[in-house]
Amino acid sequence: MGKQWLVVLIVIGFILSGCIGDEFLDMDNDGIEDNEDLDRDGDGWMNIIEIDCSSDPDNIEEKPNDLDNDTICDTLDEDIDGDELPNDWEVERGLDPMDNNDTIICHGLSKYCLRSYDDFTFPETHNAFATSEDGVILGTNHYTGLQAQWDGGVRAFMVDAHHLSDEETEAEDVRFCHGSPGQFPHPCMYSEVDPFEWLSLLNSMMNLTDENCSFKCGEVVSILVENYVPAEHLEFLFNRTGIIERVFIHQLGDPWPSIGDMILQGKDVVIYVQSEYNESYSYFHPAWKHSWDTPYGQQDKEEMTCELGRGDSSQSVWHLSNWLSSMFGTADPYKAHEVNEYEFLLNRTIECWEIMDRRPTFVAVDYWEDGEITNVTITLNKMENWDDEIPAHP
Ligand SMILES: [Ca+2]
Ligand SMILES: [Ca+2]
Ligand SMILES: [Ca+2]
Ligand SMILES: [Ca+2]
Repeated sequence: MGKQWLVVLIVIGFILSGCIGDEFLDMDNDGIEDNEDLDRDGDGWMNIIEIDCSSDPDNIEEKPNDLDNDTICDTLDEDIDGDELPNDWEVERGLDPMDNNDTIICHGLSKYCLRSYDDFTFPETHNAFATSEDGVILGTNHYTGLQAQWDGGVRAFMVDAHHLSDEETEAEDVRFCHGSPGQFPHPCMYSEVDPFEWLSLLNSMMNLTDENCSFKCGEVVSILVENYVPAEHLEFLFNRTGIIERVFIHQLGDPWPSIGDMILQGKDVVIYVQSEYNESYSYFHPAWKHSWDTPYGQQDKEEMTCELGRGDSSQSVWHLSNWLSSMFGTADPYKAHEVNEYEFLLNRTIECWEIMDRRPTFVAVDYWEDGEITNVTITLNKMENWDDEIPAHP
């Protein structure tokens, strides 16, 4: 009796294991039996994925649609056309999620369009206009003017607005000059830069960015004005140079929009003023209500900190001041050479990012040409968090 039962069990075992009964089925002839084959039809798509993608796992003629060939089928792909912009984001903004030629590029990459303004790091020039190229002789902060700064990637600018002299104080007399008002000599006595030309050039370069691009392309620019002229004079300046058309207005306390939305809406310039104006000039954001900075102009790099200098440190937008002063209080090219150096500046920025638990919106330097401020921000923008692995030197 025992032996008979054993034979029966062995026979059942053979049947269940498939060695008796069904013949060996192998649809794609890859030597793996269909029961065991994760891709039965051998079309390169796993059975289970084909089912999820509404495609037949037993038909080599039928593969899931995959517009961007990233091996995620269209049904499951949150970015069907592979332009780095999610389908929903595109649809909400009137872009075609099935067409990677219908896209937008921000600061060189589509994915940066998704970043909010306060989650990006912009290289910034301190006293951007005070350059030898602009003919500034005393109190020079850089060698090269706006065109070179723009071409080099600088996208935030600190400027000082004064009237031409104590007698010439009309709106047309606004100039970018560097010095202390109310003292002798007048800040514009030795050198002055025409802000009407300067801002018109900025406006035309911003327009060219889009015109030279086969898609919709844009860059967001920020201007911090140390302002010694009335609001209506500054308004006259921004009006005449066409910048006013593109100024973004931020309501205090509101989250900042995405860079892509600012560009799509044509509101891609943010203006801050150091001395607050009347509230009716809502596009002249009081700098120290909407942002903050770290202390600046120390004499030694050991004295640089990530602490609050001016402003409201609960604001997400902030300037990392990264320039040192000479013993005379002026910009110092030798010290700039030290603190603009790639490793030093990158490490300092990441350290402050960690301490303040938020990336710096701006990293501001003197002598931007010396060292690698724009490479540092390229690296920083590739990072999502301060503790990410540091990408390779650009
Ligand atoms: Ca398959
Ligand atoms: Ca895909
Ligand atoms: Ca897309
Ligand atoms: Ca698209």
